[in-house]
Amino acid sequence: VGLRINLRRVRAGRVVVALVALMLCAVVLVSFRNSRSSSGWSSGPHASGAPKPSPKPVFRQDALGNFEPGAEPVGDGPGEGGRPHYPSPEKVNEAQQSAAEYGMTMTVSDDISMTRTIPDTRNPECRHWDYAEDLPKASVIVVFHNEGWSTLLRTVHTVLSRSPPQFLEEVLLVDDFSDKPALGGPLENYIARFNGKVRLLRNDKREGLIRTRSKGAEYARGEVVLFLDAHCEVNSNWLPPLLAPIRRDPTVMTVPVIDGIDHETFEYRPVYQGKSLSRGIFEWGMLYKETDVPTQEARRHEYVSEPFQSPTHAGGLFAIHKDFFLKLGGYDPGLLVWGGENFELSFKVWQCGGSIEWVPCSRVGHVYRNFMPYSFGKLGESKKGPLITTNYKRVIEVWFDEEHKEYFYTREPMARFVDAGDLTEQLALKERLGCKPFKWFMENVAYDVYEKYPKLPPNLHVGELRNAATGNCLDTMGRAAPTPMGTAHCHGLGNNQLVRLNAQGQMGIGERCVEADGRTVKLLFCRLGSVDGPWAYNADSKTMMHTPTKKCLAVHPHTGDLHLAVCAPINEYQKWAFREIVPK
Ligand code: UD2
Ligand code: MN
Repeated sequence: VGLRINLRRVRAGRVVVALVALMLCAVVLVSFRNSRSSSGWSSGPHASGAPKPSPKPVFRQDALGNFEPGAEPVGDGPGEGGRPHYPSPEKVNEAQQSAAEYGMTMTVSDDISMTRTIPDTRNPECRHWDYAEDLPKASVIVVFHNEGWSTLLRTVHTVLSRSPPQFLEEVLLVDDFSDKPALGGPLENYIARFNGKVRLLRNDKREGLIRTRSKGAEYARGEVVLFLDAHCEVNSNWLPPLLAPIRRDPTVMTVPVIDGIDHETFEYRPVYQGKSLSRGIFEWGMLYKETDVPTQEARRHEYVSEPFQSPTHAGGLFAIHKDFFLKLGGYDPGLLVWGGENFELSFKVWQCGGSIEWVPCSRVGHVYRNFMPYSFGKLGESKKGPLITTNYKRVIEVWFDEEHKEYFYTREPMARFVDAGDLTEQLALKERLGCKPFKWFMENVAYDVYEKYPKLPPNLHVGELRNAATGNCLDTMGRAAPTPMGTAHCHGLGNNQLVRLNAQGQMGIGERCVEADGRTVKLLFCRLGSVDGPWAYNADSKTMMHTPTKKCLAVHPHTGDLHLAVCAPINEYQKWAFREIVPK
């Protein structure tokens, strides 16, 4: 309903403009701009011969920006205003089941209106920017696999109702071979109401989100392709600020700021409350991280609400010129299902002549799920080694240089054994486009990575760490840091038992560290910027010494707990051996 009203308002706005222009000829266009608050969004006076818009958005101290919508009245229905909603007592069971099926409580989402209001979480400055009237048009592409009905369609509805229609070519839904009946015929029937503005494509086999997005981009009709996950709510005036940088320079990729939507209550929760802006980086195991925008970057901008450059992005939500995306080959088609594609695209954008800007004035809410509700299907079994590591290896083997590849293998030793598949085409693309070396990227763009995640010293030992007395291995026990470590039956699979000891005494498991305070041995979050640690392994005596206390890592003979003991090299409970793990 909200959508219809908005469209009608805009249409009415157009008629008014046409009449005024007829009667007073041309000059009156300026006053149109001031009438926008009553007509929703202004719709391109440019077409009627207005002066050429400036290349960059203009900050207006005294007035609201040209595409600022009026405030949405907050209703009192479930979830309105972004408030949390809870299932009624008789629906608690159903709610739990839906959460187990979708990784988010669909029963709660189903109670909430498709176009509920959410808080405008932008910096107040954002409401004062004037954008060009001739921004490029976007195809909003939403790929989905077995998503919930109301979250998928709420994504569509909010895009339609919160975007100036003249910049929205279409919403393109691409179904990655879902098998839920509701997403079959009923979906076609539902979107018929949008009169072609919402299109639906379907894969005839499971492709994974990465290939499905590339396919969506090929089919898109808009000049810009703009990707969203299938469980988003776009916020006030989200679209023009994402398009403006691309209009200025079609090699800029733009990224909105992602607010959180709670997976249980659907409460809309802004990021950055009282925090400074952050940007996307990575650690050497290729886990995505965010960090404060470095002052060197912040200094380049007059207003905090201006877009700023970022080395990478989370993956799901971004806009890019379609031609530029296709020139970069879309995503590497060898990447499977999920993960690593955000890095692949970021590295090639930066290294091959483009840049990434995060846009604080564009806010989009995203439901972070409790767990991943889908399996990787047949695609998940088609490659040797865990699928995500395979993806990372493809990305780093193409875009990193020899030095930085080594940091990846130091942090993720099992990746050395993974078969990354054929990279000929990706390397040829890099060559053909004359892309810059990774060193250039690290020094000029991702310079803050070194500060948080310094270059890694080589590993001295890698493998499972087996105790001579019990035959058990050091193990995180599947618990999240900070937590006491334990020992468990050696399973030879790595994972929670894959221990690295580096040349500076740091013992690592995954991205975490093993430390000891007094008597307990704990798995901790490594101090950012630290690559050293307290451990010294003696391969002859087979002891692992904690150098600050000069004590030795030991299993307690009675309790089986780990502790630090006075070193006694003949004690079998203090003897440890690294055993290399080689995947079958
Ligand atoms: C994040 C990204 C996601 C993607 C992923 C890494 C955000 C907010 N989300 O994880 O967009 O970049 O990291 O790859 O940055 N889907 C398919 N086919 C599949 C699997 C998923 O179409 O085989 C769809 C899914 O329905 C959803 C989208 O792909 O619309 C992203 O999947 P997700 O929401 O499970 O990923 P997320 O948010 O955990
Ligand atoms: Mn998602």
